[in-house]
This record gives sequence, structure tokens and C-alpha cells, in this order.
Amino acid sequence: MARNEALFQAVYTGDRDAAREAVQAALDNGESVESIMNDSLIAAMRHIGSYFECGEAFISEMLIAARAMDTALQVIEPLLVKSGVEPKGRVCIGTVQGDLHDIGKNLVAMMLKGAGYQVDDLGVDCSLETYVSAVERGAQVVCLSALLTTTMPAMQDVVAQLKQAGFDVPVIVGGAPITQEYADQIGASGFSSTASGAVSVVERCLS
Ligand code: B12
Repeated sequence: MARNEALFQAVYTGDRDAAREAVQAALDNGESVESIMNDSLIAAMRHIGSYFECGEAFISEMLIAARAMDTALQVIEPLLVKSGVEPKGRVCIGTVQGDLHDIGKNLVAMMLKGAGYQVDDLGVDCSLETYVSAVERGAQVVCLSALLTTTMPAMQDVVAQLKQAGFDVPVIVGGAPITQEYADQIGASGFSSTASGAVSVVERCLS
């Protein structure tokens, strides 16, 4: 489906009220949640990112775009998250140490909840101990998100630390700079470049 221009512009310009209204209007018009997310919301964040990359946007502009994205996601979340269903498994997810980006992580968490998993959201800037504690609490799969090339090595540390502590738990990695090749290199059990793909990878790990 084509991108929803009103929604794209609302997120790109960081207009929270317009984002809330545009996402509701899109849903009322029968646009699929998947298209709203991929063609408009994520596309708008990529767009502001490309301007930042070439020095034409400030961090503050990325931040207000991220807040508008978050507002739009709050409207969508109840549609993704089923309630009252026996969980299919327990998963924890967190953005690695030093990294504060959480939009992709939140999307993955939402999709996993929607697919019937109990999700322990560990937040951002997660230390090694945070992941270890989550596994001790019963997480069967550990999901790591990183958006900065400088924080990618923290993923390798988590994989190694969990192994060293004697936990035989699959670790799945994702985030804009992550590739399948990198996942293989650090000994992760899976990778996906999309939130819906993350669900399939978790399913595969637990099957
Ligand atoms: C919004 C944003 C911010 C916001 C974050 C707000 C928030 N609450 O997240 C703010 C303004 C705070 C910010 C700060 C910074 N940012 Co920033 N930011 C972005 C931006 C524009 C969008 C990121 C985003 O949300 N994308 C949308 C989501 C949906 O995509 P995603 O995260 O990739 O997630 C998808 C997949 O990757 C996958 N996925 C994600 N996680 C996981 C996990 C698993 C397990 C799986 C399977 C899949 C998966 O599923 C998601 C859905 O499809 C990007 C540009 C870009 N093109 O990515 C820059 C970007 C990531 N930021 C960048 C930088 C440099 C910074 C700063 C260092 C800037 C500065 N000088 O201070 C700081 C770092 C702060 C910190 N310590 O983390 C650079 C990183 C460059 C690099 N090579 O490392 C980028 C690429 C911008 C650029 N083009 O230069 N940023």
C-alpha cells in the first residue's frame, strides 16, 4: 500500500496531535496496521534519519519525530496486543548498554505480545546483569536491539556472558546496523531486520 501522506508528515515534523489523528483516520479508512507501520511510520523515521545523516536535521528534530511516532504507536498497540490468552513462551527484550534508541525495540515487543508471548521489556541502556536477571526470572529467549555501530559489540558481550554463566538460552539480535552476518559472527541464534520477522525467529527458536 502507498504511504499515508498525512501520517508520514505528522511524524516527520513531530506533530503529536496530528499523528494521533492521522493514525486513527487511517485505521478508520481500513488501512492495515502493517502498512501504517511500514509505509508511513517507519518510513518517516528513516526520512528524518537521512536528513540527520547529511547534517540537515538536528537531534532535537529526531527526538520530536520519535515522540510523534510513539504517540501513533500508542493508538495501534491495543490492536496488536491480544489479551487473556495463555502465553506461548517468555521472552525478554532490551536495548543494549550505551544505546537509548527504543522505537524498534518497542515495535518488536509489541509484535511479540500480539503473537501471544509474555514479554519482559527491560528498557534501554541494559547492562549485562539486566539480561542475566531476566533469564533467571524465566526468559526463554533474549532479544537484543542496537541502533549505534558503537554499541553493537555489547551484543557479543551479552552472548558470551550468558554462555559463561551457563545459560543455554537463544539470543536474537536486531536493529538498523545489524546483519545476519554479524549475528553469525557473534554466535547469536537469530536475526531479523523487521519486527514481524522477529516473531518468526522467536517461534523457530522455541519450536
Ligand atoms: C529517532 C532517532 C534517535 C532518537 C531516539 C529516540 C528513541 N526513543 O528511540 C534520539 C534523538 C534520542 C537519538 C539519539 C542519538 N542518535 Co539516533 N537516530 C534516530 C533515527 C532517526 C531513527 C531510529 C528509529 O527509531 N528507526 C525506526 C525503527 C522502527 O527502526 P529500527 O530501530 O531499525 O527497528 C526495526 C528493525 O531494525 C528491527 N529491530 C529493532 N530492534 C530489534 C531487535 C530484535 C531482536 C530484532 C529481531 C529486530 C529488531 O525491527 C524494527 C521494526 O522494523 C535513526 C536513523 C535511522 N535511519 O535509523 C538515528 C540514528 C540511529 N542515530 C544516530 C546517532 C549518531 C545518534 C546519537 C549518537 C546522536 C548524538 N550525536 O547524540 C544519539 C545517541 C543516543 C544514544 N546513546 O543512544 C545514527 C547512528 C549512526 C551509527 N552509525 O551508529 C543514526 C543512524 C542517524 C544517522 N543516520 O546518522 N536518535
